[in-house]
Amino acid sequence: GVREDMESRRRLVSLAELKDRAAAAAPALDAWTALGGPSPSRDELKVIAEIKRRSPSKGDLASIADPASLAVQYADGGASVISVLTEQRRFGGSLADLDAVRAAVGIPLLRKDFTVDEYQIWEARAHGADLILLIVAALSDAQLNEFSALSHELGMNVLVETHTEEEIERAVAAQARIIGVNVRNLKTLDVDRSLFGSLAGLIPAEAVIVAESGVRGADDVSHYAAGGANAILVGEALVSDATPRERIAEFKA
Ligand code: IGP
Repeated sequence: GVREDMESRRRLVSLAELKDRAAAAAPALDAWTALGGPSPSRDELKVIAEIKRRSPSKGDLASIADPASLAVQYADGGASVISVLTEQRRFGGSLADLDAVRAAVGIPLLRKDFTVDEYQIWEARAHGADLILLIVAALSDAQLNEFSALSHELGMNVLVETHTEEEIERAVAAQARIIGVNVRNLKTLDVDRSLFGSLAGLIPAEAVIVAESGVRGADDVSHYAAGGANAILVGEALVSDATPRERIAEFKA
């Protein structure tokens, strides 16, 4: 669980040092606008393309020799945002992957990790992230509010991830404006694509609505678009595709 992850995380960099690095970093890019805010469109679906080496459900997904060149292919294909898994233990990611991607592309980056404290938010910004992930199920309302406020102070946006009606209510109460519905249950790892359509309607139209997980091909993309998605978050299908650039272009068509 999250506690083991935190204990396995070696904090070689002091918070003070991270703050210095965050201050020296180039300003965060505007992921909100990149995703279609403030008037998110249902006509032009945005793609958040993910770099994920491994997953708890599938094991090794792809041997990504060079995350930077994969990121360039994602950007060339028309991705609006690139998501980089930095969680090590279950996803095989690292901050080094985020650094490599940051150096390679000029579009907004999501630092994809299980955010449980403010240190990670400073760390995200210090490594060039523009957007962080907050998973409602893993956080208290106070944490959701505090972590969102800090992210915004640092110029970043927040993708607030939900999986139930109650979590959507909590996300909306925390004034989230980029709200994801993850159709994968993080406890059982089961994917239920029909969940998206039943929950998306509960999200206010001013928010950017992101359909997360389970995109295998164009049919799933159409399903999410019909259910009200403004954006899709795609990992496995892209990292395991020989031509991810063409794949993203196909999803957007
Ligand atoms: C991508 P998929 O099925 O396209 O590989 O899913 C993304 O939604 C998934 O990686 C994800 C995730 C998360 C991973 C969604 N929320 C939280 C780790 C932590």
